[in-house]
Amino acid sequence: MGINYQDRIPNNVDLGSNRTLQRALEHWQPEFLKWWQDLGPTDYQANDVYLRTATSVDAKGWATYGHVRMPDYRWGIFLAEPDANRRVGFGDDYGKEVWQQVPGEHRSTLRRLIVTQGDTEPASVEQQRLLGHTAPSLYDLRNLFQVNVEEGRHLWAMVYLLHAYFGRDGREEAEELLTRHSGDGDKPRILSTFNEPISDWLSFFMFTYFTDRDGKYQLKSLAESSFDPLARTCQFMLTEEAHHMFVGETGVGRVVDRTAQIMKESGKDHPDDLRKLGVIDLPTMQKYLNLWYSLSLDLFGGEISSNAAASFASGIKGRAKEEQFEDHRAMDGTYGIDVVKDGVVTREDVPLRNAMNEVLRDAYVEDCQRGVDKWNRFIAAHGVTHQLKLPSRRFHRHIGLYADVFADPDGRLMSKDEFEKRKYEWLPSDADKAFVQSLMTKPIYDPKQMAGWISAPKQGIKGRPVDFEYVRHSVD
Ligand code: BYC
Repeated sequence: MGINYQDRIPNNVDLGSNRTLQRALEHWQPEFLKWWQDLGPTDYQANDVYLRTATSVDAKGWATYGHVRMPDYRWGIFLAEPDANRRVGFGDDYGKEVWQQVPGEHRSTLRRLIVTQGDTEPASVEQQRLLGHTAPSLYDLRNLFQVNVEEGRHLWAMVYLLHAYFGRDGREEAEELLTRHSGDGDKPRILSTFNEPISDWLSFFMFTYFTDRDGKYQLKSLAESSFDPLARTCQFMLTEEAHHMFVGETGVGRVVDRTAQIMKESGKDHPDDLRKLGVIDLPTMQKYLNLWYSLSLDLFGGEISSNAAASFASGIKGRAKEEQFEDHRAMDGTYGIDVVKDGVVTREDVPLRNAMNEVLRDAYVEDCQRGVDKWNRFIAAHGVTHQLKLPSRRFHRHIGLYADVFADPDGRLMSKDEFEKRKYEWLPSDADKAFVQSLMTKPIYDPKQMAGWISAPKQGIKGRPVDFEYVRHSVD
């Protein structure tokens, strides 16, 4: 099914045949645009940005590229093609027909999941809104805006489901998605990590590597849902999400590469010396990694969760790549989880269904390690011996089993006092943040230039050269 671009809201869901739904979404559209103007990227709204826009859900050639002003980006509603033979893939109703409508008994759980997912999308745009002013290159500025417009589209994806399948309360939830704001004292975003500030580009790259990757795993598990419209929506969102993680992986990689190169060239390895040379020392990068990885681990919810068990049993939320597992009911299995009892870490077997958040987190941790290994290869390629590593999952947690314990990055338990005394050995201090921000005080607009703290990317976007004018900045 092609995408209808004639409608005010591009879509492949035949929106035109449902006038009531179309009108309701057309009513929400100006509210979204107002939110975008008020809380989306500051300035740059009149600049032409080389953006990718979805034009089909066909795996081959699903997008077009061209310069557009961000407010003119065609935010639309695109679901992956339906599969008439699709069956419930897991849980108590394994093998039965999937749901084209929301079953009454699962209405509130599904609404909560869709709202939670939807809430993260505009939250991330809000978190990143000031970054344009310190972009290390036009290439990076474009990538930031690409990520932002697509997170906006992912909000549309969830709002469509709320409007189309949840009646009046769905419409109310859609409005609320534009009234909660990241970091707002009265109406914050739902999940903790999405209220954290992203004030510099190192944080942005860590966020797109670690936090967008949580998005990948949550979307993968929702792409298994028996509620077919949700599954199809998430399948297509994953196509766009891949680029966001690419921005994070290559972004951190380029910062690491630049530092290692300067270490090699200067023969220096003390952080103070490297800071004077205008690059971010590797121990500081490790602190940012520790922060964003631990905040992202929280997003998987509790290690032992009856909510997760219920969502799995009822077929609402599955495991990523459910087809890889043999037992899709997961009735009898157990899963080993490290619990802390009387100050000691011990492994406990819990019923598999209750461990579904942890099953997903384990897959995520493995995936995160892949990028860290790659960054370490960049460091080694310059003959530098330092290595970055993922901290223990007990370190700096606020949700789940480890929320009440204190541990160092190796997972060694300690008192709250000791943790408080030592935490800036492991997490960015105000001075670290001030240093990182001191490198990023103004945007680089010359297409031929790159900030000194980051290497140039290996290649440009869609075959364009690295020094292409990805954002035309003459209009300001
Ligand atoms: N912060 O049984 P529990 C993305 C709540 S990122 C605050 O432990 P459960 C993106 C939980 O809601 C992906 N609250 O876990 C990335 C529950 O509340 P109620 C976003 C939290 O229920 C970058 C209570 O604690 N999508 O797309 O299995 C840029 C007990 O929960 C947190 C999703 O997360 C937290 N970290 O929940 C842009 C998918 N963790 O019901 C976008 C939708 C848990 O007692 N959400 N709570 O009031 C879900 O699947 C699940 O709700 C959770 C786990 C993953 C959050």
